[in-house]
Amino acid sequence: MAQIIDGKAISAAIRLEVKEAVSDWVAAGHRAPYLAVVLVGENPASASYVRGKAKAAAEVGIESDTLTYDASISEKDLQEIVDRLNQDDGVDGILIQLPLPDHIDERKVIGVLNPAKDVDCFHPESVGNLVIGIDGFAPATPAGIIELLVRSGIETTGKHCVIVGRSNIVGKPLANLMLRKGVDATVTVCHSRTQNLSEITKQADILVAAIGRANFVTEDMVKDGVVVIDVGINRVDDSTRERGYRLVGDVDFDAVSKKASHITPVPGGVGPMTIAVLLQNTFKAATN
Ligand code: BQF
Repeated sequence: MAQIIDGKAISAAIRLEVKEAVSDWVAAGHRAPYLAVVLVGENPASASYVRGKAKAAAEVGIESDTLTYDASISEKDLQEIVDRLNQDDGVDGILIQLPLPDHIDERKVIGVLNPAKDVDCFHPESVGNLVIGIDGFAPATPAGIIELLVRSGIETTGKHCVIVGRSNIVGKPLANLMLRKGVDATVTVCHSRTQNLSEITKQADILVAAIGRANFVTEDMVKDGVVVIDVGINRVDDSTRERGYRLVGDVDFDAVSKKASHITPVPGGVGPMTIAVLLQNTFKAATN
């Protein structure tokens, strides 16, 4: 039976570290770090994530405002809003909550961000720095995964990390972090077109599932002793729940946890770590 990697507890430890750092910073006479959150449209999941981020920020002494805009806002107006936040010395970090409405090209908006305020590490310059190993903001979910591994005492050096999923937000930046000196994993990135997927996932010492399909990774796809990191957040109908659904990961937890040495739960695994890294980045943005 696998050991559960408690992302909620590890996230709480990081948030406490940030809280103490913010407190020292303010005690030294500086103003509190400030995060601007840009939310466009009425995606209920996005609204919920943004509420969680604002609450977590407040709890560690980071000030934030959520700037909410109608889904009909133009790309140009949104670019101007970001540019104004860039110019504002009182704004340390800027977070543009994704996804944006279909008529807006996300890249055109993210491209306006001042990389020094890009606490999500989405700007091309931030991504370039990540790839070549220049110190900058950490991509929140991938860096959260590294923190989970490190703080759980899981060896990464020379280990085969198989990532299933090639998104710009998880798969690709995580591959880069896992390859870094000091982490030193051997990395394979698989995706929806990968042939013989389970032959590859069975070779994983560390398996990261970021596919976006409920219970996609089954026990026949993993070897005994694997470390499983489940990035998925999928809603499945559940009439026994008040909301009518429950959240499940990309991994068949019950079956795979019998073979794994360590596994992250959903909820309470990777998700809370994303928030913790965002707070670390915002503090870094304020104190750089
Ligand atoms: C938990 C996200 C897909 C698309 C856009 C805690 C979060 C989630 C789960 C959270 C996510 C996912 C976020 C849990 C932020 C992670 O207890 O398991 C926190 O707030 N996340 C986002 O902002 O945009 C997304 C996933």
